Amino acid sequence: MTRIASIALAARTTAKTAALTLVLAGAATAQEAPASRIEGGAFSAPTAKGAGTSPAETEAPNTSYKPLLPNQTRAPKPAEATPVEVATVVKGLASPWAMEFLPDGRMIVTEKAGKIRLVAKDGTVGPGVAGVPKVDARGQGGLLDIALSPGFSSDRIIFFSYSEPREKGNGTTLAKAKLVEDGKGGGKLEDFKVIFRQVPAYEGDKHFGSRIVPAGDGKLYLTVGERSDKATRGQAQDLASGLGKVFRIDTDGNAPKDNPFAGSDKAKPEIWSYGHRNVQAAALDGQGRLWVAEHGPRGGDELNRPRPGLNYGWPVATYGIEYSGEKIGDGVTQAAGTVQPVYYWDPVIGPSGMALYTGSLFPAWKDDFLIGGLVSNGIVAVKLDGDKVVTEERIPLNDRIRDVRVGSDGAVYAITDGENGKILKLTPKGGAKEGGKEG
Ligand SMILES: [Ca+2]
Repeated sequence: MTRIASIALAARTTAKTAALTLVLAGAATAQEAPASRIEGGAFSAPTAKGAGTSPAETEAPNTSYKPLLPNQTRAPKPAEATPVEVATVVKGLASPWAMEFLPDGRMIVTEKAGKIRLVAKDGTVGPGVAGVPKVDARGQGGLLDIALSPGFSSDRIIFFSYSEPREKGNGTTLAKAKLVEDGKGGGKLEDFKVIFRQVPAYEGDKHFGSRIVPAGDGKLYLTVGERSDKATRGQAQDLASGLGKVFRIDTDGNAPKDNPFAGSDKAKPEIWSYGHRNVQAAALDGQGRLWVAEHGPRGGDELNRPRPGLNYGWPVATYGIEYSGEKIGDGVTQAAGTVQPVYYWDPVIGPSGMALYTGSLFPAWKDDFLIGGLVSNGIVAVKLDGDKVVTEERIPLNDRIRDVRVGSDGAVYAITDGENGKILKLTPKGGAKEGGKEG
């Protein structure tokens, strides 16, 4: 291990030495060879009961890169596929981006152009909620994720993210407001407040990231992108820039004192992890730890478990290539001071939203991450054992999937992308004794 890598390794555990990591991280570029992996742990191939003998992915890869670790890509699919019944329970959404269940079983949905809509339990789409700020809905931008305050039942607070028009371009912004309903399926936002702005702003229409994950400790994670262009992507490695990061903030937008770069004058104190490209899928695991799936370049979508202060590699190390076919940077899949992805997809799946499956309707998916695929046109079910992927199952849905949620009934709900967006409900085929009827 190089000196820099070993110092970075030692430094990652304490906030006190985080500034040291910061200084050295800049030096730990692709020129540093040989690569070290700070992922640690055992590297024997993980296996699972019920794993089959062939991968879920059947298409040829787009790159010639080889994985560093066993089961880091093309993990076996389960020996038995999960039979699924799919029903359309909501129709007529205009480019929906995210959904959440309200405590009473209704849904709250964002539409990219800037609408928040309530959806009744019978699937009726409401007229919309007034008071949403102006969004920049060009390209990948718009009104994006939504999350409920953990105390929503009493405080009625929602958090939402959007690409905000700014003086010099746009950027991802996180706001909160109180949802006040009108009893007719609509309502308005009150006490609107921007709590966090990703900076710098940039004139572009790509890679806004935007998933919001409320954590068990009352803090929020917000994922963002690096704005895609070659001119900006390098800022994913720059701790003074807000591009290409996962942030951790409190519900007023302040950096918690136990963040890895808190108190540093060279890094943004809201940063949790860095070196990300465009994270649009994020969820907590059963231990309350954050996991993300991120859009990579061609052949380089990744599953990561972001840990405080660590560097997830983009654009220095990646398993993907440019869509033109060119290599990215030095064309390396490992670099000193960067963390290997837990898993990667080549070809890409286009990870959108994700949820931890905790219901009882699908025992085969217990504790799996269900990841929406914009490119794979379905859901990708990833089973883990000890932070390693053991199986990957594909659930084809013939639609670009924008978000995935698990209902209190144990059914899986997937929101489809584009005009005429729908919400699909997945139940076990032939076995939906509970929750099989729409109510
Ligand atoms: Ca990475």
